[in-house]
Amino acid sequence: NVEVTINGKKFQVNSKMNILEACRSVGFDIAALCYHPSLGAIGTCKCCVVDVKNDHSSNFKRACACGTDVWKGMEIKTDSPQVREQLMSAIADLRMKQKNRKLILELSKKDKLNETKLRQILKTGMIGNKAKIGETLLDSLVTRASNRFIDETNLAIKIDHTKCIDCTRCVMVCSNLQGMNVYSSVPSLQNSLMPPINTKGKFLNDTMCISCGQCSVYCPSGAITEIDHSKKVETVLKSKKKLVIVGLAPSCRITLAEIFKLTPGSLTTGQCVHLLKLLGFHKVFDVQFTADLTIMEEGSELLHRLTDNATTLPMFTSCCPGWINLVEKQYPDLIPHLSSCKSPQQMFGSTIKNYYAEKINIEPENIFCVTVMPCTAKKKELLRPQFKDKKTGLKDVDLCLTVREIGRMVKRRGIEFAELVERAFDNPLGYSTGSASLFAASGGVMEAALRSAYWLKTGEEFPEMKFKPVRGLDGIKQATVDFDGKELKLAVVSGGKNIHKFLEPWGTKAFDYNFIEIMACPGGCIGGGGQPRSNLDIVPIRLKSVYSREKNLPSRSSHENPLIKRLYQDWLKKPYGQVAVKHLHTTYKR
Ligand code: HC1
Ligand code: SF4
Repeated sequence: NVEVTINGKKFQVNSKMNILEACRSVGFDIAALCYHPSLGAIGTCKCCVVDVKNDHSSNFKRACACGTDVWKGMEIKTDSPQVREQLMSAIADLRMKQKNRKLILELSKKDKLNETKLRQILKTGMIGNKAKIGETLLDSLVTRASNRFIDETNLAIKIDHTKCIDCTRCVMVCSNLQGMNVYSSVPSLQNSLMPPINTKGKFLNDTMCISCGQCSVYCPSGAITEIDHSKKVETVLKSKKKLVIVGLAPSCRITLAEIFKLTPGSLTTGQCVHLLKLLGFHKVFDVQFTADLTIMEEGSELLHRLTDNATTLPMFTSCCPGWINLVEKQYPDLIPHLSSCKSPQQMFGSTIKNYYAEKINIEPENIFCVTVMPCTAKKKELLRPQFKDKKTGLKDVDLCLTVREIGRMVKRRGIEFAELVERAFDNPLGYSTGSASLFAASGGVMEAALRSAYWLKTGEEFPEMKFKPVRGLDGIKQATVDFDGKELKLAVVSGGKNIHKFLEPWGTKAFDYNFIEIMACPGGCIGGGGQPRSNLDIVPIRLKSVYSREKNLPSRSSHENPLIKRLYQDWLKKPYGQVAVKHLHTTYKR
């Protein structure tokens, strides 16, 4: 620790902090747009200016709070007329850029003739940019202005460049956290006029983007967002033409509370059910039910691959669609190693349209199936051709909403989340076990699958109900386990950058594992790209909530779920059997 003086008062602060972190740690807020605790100093927005002096003799000088480390004896003033002036000027600059980009967009939308005007504007340097623009650059600016300001090609993520404030958080997130390098910052001349979060001259869908949505969590200006389907869902609900069914993903019952400023980590399952009923959904089911189902299928598949001594070991989990996108784009040789199990989202849709529809005697086309997910890539997953009925063309899941979209629907309806009471899920897809709740965190699918695969093989409970080596937020976790006399080698990986690092030796050196769980977002779904944009480094709090509840649940393993047993009796007959393979398994494309 070092002693510093902030606004006339002395404080002990961590010596490794920068001024912004130090001030915030003792309760003085400083305006900042580009700074984020998980990304550190970026220094592009120029908002977090403070006055600083070294010792009694020197004068106060302006400094960038995120880019300057604290030192012993430093004096800091977070507010002064000069500081305020600098902040106002930084904001005015950002507004001007947004305004100009919007103007270019409007002009380019109207008709081709306006190209002349557009050229004129770009040439005269409308934001005080006096540098001359050559004809070639002008050509490319004009083309790109009309094409790329709003990019919705990705189907999960939307980029509205007119809202961009050049903070470059997305560049940092996509490269440093996810290792995907989709964005690049562009030189300053173009920067002042053109889309700065340049996707290297391509539409987002033509890049290596895996739709993980991490950039949308960190974007402070709303330029990068999920593609919002909440109004579409409201229209379907209002039309009263279909039975509208919703399924709630494991992690959302922990994170939805954050949108309404409740204590982070609050588990609000019953309130979420009540909320979804108030929003008008006719049946509220639990995606954790189909997470249990996934485990029965995936556990059986693992046993099959192990006893077959298959060349397709190691087996990789396949429930994370960001990970699947990454395999298809960058690691196609791994495709035979992916579990063939559909994700719980897709098993949910398939069970609804193929089993539940018949059970309640309704045509599948009269059901509209929605999921609530912590994930943006799930929006694209449900559009895969594999998840459409071959004859009817009906999708298993019709639309997916992120936690943030549910938040918007609630606000539009003026519902007070804190006043909701607990309601129970509807059945027969409304009961789940501890294993299913573990899906929310990295390592959870592994732990759940081990419990049930062991039971399927031996008829006995897996001895380690708290399998510590796969818990926690480390990006790469490895373990061995005695599996009925055979040693299994396991790995659990989360976060794009860690995935690349982990897979580096693949195909070049020995890669000695039996079963590997991979999630594209850091920490798994609790850190998903559709989660609330929380300013705190909140993932560890969400994680604690997952585990603290699980240990007290009456049924902790998927094979104990009585409704899953009934589903097999009534419909599927046996795990990994013919009917199950038809409805609950899939293939991937090279
Ligand atoms: Fe996930 Fe899944 S756990 S992928 O991590 O397998 O999104 O929360 O819903 O499908 O169940 C996400 C979470 C989620 C699926 C399940
Ligand atoms: Fe990068 Fe993920 Fe954003 Fe795509 S969605 S640009 S991979 S951070």
